[in-house]
Amino acid sequence: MIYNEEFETMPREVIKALQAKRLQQVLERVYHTVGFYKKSFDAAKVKPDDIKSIADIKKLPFTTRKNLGDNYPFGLFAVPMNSVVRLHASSGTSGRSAVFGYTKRDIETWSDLIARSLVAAGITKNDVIHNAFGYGLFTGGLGLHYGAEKIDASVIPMSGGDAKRQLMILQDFGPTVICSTPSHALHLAEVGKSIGIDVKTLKLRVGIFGAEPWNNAIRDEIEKVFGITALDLFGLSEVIGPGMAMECLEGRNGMHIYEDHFVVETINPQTGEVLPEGEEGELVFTTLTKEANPLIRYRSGDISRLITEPCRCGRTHVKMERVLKRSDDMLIIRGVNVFPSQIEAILVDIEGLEPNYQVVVDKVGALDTLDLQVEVNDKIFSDSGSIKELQKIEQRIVKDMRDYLGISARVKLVQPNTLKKSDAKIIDKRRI
Ligand code: DLL
Repeated sequence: MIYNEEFETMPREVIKALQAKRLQQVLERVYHTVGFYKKSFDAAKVKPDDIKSIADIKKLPFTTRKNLGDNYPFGLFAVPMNSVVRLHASSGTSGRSAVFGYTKRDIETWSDLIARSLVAAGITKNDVIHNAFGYGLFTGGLGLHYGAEKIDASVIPMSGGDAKRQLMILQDFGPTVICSTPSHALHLAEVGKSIGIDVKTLKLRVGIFGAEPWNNAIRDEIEKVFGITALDLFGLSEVIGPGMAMECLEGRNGMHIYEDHFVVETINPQTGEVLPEGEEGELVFTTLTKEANPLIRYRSGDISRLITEPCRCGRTHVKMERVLKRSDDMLIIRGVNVFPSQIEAILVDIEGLEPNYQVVVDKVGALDTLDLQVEVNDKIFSDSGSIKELQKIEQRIVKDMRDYLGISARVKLVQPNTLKKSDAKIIDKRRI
């Protein structure tokens, strides 16, 4: 089933023409309403008028996560706050998060894109959807929720956490669809097993998974333990949230990117050079229809490859392969994005610590774990009777990591000069 036949199956040349028209409109708009874009276009000596076709897009400068941070909180908004009906946020590279606004029409567009994605998975109004993506500033929960309502499905706004409670709802309400991170689903299966619930006996038939990297081995495992079909959903908050690209049921070898709303390019992350379609590189997105927070040539940091061969499902939009790598040092821990620089920002604020630390990310069962070792300074270390002091510092780090980053960490303080300067600061032992 296709939700929006007209736009999802447009001939390629019609899509390209639509993109070119929408691109010109959005460039005109941002140039005149967002100071940052005027400055950056002027600095690159390019005017909206110079962009006549999609191929010209490479003349425009990139937008980066740093630009978002520098314009925190609302500097990139293209409409006044009284036209904004929703704000979401995600982690920035340092202490502050990045904030995204949505007009009423943006929410409408976004819900439509999620509706497309759900319909692509064969979901209908007869389904009951257990939505275990986090509700709140994260775009997963509310994003999926509005799209589910759009297709008149019944939605359980479960949000994340508390596996036993989730299992009770799954048993009692009998949802047919689950939306969550892949690791959360596997965690539910493990907890279920430990308390005598076999998740295969639930009524679930489809799962929509995303917000973190996963591969076909994980898909196989989820499909086996739950007895469901598992599909991949992609998106990033900066661009709109989930619902930028969705896997269809044909072949399941990539996600269609909704090209009537986004232009996608692949670049060499080192040089910024645009790569031929089909080569692996960093994905760069331009929004074509977003009103509150348009983004021009945003460097996602996600490494993938575009698949241009026609798809048997009938959708004509280009597909992207699963995202398994990033071009930067962003980690995704239990679906939460975190940059090492954010951890550093927490550590430098705490007295008695050296800026020497090591993060080890691993998995216990299905769940990500983060162990943090930090050196204390000589003074704290040599102070006799300072065990209490050390415990206080450890607890403060754990609390700040939870409060500011939403990450639960195990923290261990170590003697000065324990960690070698040459040691990697981040060790990711997970399979993906
Ligand atoms: O994770 C939005 C989302 C919610 C997507 C629910 C899918 C489902 P952010 O928190 O801004 O937004 O994180 C975006 O997560 O740049 C990727 O690195 C990663 N990511 C998102 N979806 C996938 C996926 C949401 N299907 C960042 N596969 C992105 C691999 C994914 N990585």
